[in-house]
Amino acid sequence: MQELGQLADLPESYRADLAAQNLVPLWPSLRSVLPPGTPVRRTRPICWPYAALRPLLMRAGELTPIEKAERRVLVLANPGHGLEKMQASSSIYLGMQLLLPGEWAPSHRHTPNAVRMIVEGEGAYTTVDGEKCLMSRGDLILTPTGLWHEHGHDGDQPVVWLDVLDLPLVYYLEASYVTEGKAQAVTRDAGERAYQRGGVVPSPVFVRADKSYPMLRYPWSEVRAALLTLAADQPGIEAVQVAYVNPETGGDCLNILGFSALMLRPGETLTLPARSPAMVMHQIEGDSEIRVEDQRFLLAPADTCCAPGYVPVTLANRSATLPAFVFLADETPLHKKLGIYEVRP
Ligand code: 1HN
Repeated sequence: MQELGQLADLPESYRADLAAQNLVPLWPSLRSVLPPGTPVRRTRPICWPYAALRPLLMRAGELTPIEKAERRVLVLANPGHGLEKMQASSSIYLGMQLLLPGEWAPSHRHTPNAVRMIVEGEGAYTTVDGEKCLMSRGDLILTPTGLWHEHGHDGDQPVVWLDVLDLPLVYYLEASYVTEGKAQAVTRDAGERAYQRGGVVPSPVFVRADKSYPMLRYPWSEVRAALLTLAADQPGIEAVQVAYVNPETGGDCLNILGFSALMLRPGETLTLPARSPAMVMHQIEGDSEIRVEDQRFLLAPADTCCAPGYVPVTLANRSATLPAFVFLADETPLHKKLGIYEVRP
């Protein structure tokens, strides 16, 4: 590839004249914005072990009352982006949130989409768009763009969950903002029961309720059972994986980030091909080994790690007798909508 001219090749006075007119020559920077073959990725493979994070999160519970925090969260920041950017990848934000018994995190709504993967504790709930969603280990709860949400806790132990948002992207788009609100009235029970059986959905006689997000809570008990059934039914399947979808459309459950759950059979090693989107992995149950570029992470339950796009990721179950379950979040819906999605052989 041909060498292009550098900024230093240009006379100082010419550079000053350009800058005075808010003009920049493209050619000295062309190769850095369009590198040959593979993009520049700031996202580094990083692991956040829960054993190291948990005591620091509990300390935040002692140091900062919920009224002073609104949301008491430690952000899982990728140093490749700079910790202050609060990014796990170019488009994914991750945070571990703590709610203590009796606390309430007030209602608000915002443009970024969020999901919560419940990590520890019982008795907390989140109310999303008037729907009270109980939180239990492994449940996935959606907070799509624009929907009111607040969190409460009637139990007696700390509750922790992993927040996954498309905040870095929405912020970069200069479209991120919040609206504060009052406590919501609970108008219906969690909608998941109406969508609990695969292949059939409610069929209203009159107009179909036009909800963009008909299902807000995906209970882990159902997802786990789906994975075990799939593994038993299709023993030859290359990956025991299910996607969290909108049950009315069968499409992605949110617009920007995609979510799935993977079961690694006892002793199984699975290599996911290099794909353009970055990916986050969170261990729900069991023990895995994850290899990305020159990194090797040993994941125990509640550990979280991430991988940049365009590299293969190898996941291995560290047990020869028990299955391992991993929650995956990635930027696939975004890449597909933008037409930049790639899988490399
Ligand atoms: C948010 O609204 C929550 O509602 C958690 O629990 C984390 C991070 C950035 C922006 C909004 C929540 C968040 C957030």
